[in-house]
Amino acid sequence: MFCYQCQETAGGKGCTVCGVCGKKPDVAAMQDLLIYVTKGLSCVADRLRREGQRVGKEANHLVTMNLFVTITNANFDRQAIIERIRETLDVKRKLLNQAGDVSGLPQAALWHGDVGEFDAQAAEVGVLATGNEDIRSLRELITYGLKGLAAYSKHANALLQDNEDVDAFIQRALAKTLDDSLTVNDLVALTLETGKYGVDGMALLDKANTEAYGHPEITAVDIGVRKNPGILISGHDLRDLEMLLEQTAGTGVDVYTHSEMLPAHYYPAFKKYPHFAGNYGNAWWKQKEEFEKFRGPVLMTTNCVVPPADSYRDRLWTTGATGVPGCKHIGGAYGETKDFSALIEQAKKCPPPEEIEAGRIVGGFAHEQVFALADKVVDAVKSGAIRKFVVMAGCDGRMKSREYYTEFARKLPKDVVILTAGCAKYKYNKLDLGDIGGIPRVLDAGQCNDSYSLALIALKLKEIFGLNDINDLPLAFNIAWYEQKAVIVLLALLHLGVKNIHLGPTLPAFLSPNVADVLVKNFGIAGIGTVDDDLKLFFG
Ligand code: FSO
Ligand code: SF4
Repeated sequence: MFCYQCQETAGGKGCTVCGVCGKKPDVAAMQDLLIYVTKGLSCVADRLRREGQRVGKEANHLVTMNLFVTITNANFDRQAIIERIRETLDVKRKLLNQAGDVSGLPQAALWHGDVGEFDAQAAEVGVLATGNEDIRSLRELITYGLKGLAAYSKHANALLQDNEDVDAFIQRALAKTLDDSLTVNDLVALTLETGKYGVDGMALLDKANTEAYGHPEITAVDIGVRKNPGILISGHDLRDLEMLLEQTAGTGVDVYTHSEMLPAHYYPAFKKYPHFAGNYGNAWWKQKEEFEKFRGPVLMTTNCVVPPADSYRDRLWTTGATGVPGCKHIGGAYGETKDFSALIEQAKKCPPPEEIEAGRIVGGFAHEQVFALADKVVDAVKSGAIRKFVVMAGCDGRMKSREYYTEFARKLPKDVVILTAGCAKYKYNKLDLGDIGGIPRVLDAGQCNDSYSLALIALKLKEIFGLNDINDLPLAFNIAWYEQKAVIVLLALLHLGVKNIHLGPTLPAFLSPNVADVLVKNFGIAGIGTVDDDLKLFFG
C-alpha cells in the first residue's frame, strides 16, 4: 500500500505497511481501485456532458459518495468498498452505452473486471502509478481537494440540494487527473479552480443547512451528562441527527453530540428537542477512551472513525460513507428516512454515560450571528480593544506536536480573538480565554465546512473597513490540518485571495518540493515554528 493523504502519514512520508489511522493494506487496495473506477466513471460522464447529454443524479451521487468513502478515517470495510466498485462499474457500463463516441477515453474509463481481478488491478493504479513527482503531487492535491468537496456536497445532497455545476466540475477534474497531456502549469490552474468550486460547494452546504435548520446563534452547550441512557452521534451529517432526534423523542433516551457534531446545538431547529442533552467528549482521536465511558450506542455519520476496541464494537454503528467491519451499518438513500430503531432499543438497555467533564462551552458564531454583532465588533477594532483576529480553523489530531495550538491560544495577546471552525477548536475551546467587551475570545463558527462562514465574515469586515484586499485586514491564518476536507478549505481560501496562511503541524507529505515552492512563492504558504516565534511573527 501507499497512502500519504493525511497529516499523520507514517514518518511524514507515506503509510506503506499499515495506515497510522488503522487502514489495512487490503482496504487501502480497494480504496485505490475505488478511486480509479470513480475516475473512469467521471471520464465517461464528462464525455457525455461534452456531447450535450445529461448525466443524472445517480452518477453524481455515486461519485461524491465514493470519494467520501476514501477520506481518512471514514471506511475500513473492504467488503463494502468492493460493493461500491461493482456498482460503479455497472453504472459506468450503462453510461458507456449512452456515449456516442468512446475513442480516446483512458483505460480507467474502459476497464471492467470482476471481483477476482480487483486486487491485481488495484496494485497497478495507486498513487505511485504516476511517475513524475510533481505531476503526482498535483494530481493528488486535486484529488484530495475533490474528496473534501465531495463530502460537503454529499451533506447538501442529503438535504436534497444539488449543484450540478459542482458535480460536473468534480467529474471533469477527476478525469483531468488521468490526462497525461496536462502540464504542471495546467494542473496548478486546475488546483486553483478546485478552490473556486470549493467555495461553491461550501456555499451550497451552508444554504442547505441554514434553510433546513435556521442560522446558527450564540449557544451555551452543556458538556456534562444527564441520568438517562444516551446515544452519542458523531461526524458531520445534520440530516442524520435530525432523524435520530425525531425517532428518540419520548423514548427516555437522550442524544449527545460528539466532536464535529457539537455545532448542531447552535442551530435553532434542534433546540426544540428536550432530550438533545449536550456534547460529550472531545475531538475524534480521543474516541477510544471516551466511547468506552459513554456506555451507550455511538452513531458515526462520517469520519473520523477510529477502529474500535472490542469492548464497545457492538455499540458502534455506522451510516452514510462510514464503515467498520463487525459494526452494524444503517442504510438509507437520499430523501429516505433511516431506521434507527435497533440502535435506540440498544440504548434503552445501556447505563447512562459516565461523566467525564462538566460545565458549558459557547459557540454559534457563524456569519449571520457575527453580522448581527458587526457594530460591536467594528467598534472594538476601531477602539483598539481588539487588535487582531487569528483564524485557527481546521482539524485536531493525535500528534503531540499539536499541543502547539493549545499553547499558542493560551499565550495569545489578550486583545486577539480566535476565529475557529472544525475539530481544531478542541485544542483550546475549554481554556476559558475570556472575552473582550462581551465578545468571546474564541468565536466558533461550527464544523470545518463552516470555514465558509469565516471567509464571509472576513469579506464583510473588508467591506466595512473599505479595504481593497482581504490581506489588509487585521487577520492572521494559523490553520491546523489533518484530512482532505481541510485541503478543500485551504484551496477555497487561496481562491478567495487569502495569502500567508500558516499550515501545521506539518506541511502535507503529498506536496513535492517544487509544488510546495509554487504555493510558497504565489501564496506565502508557510509551516509553523515555535509558539513564541510565531506569536512574534503574527503580533509583533
Ligand atoms: Fe475533524 Fe475528522 Fe471536520 Fe475532518 S472530525 S478531522 S477536517 O473529519 O472533517 O474537522
Ligand atoms: Fe496513512 Fe493517513 Fe493514509 Fe491512513 S489516511 S493510511 S494514516 S496517510
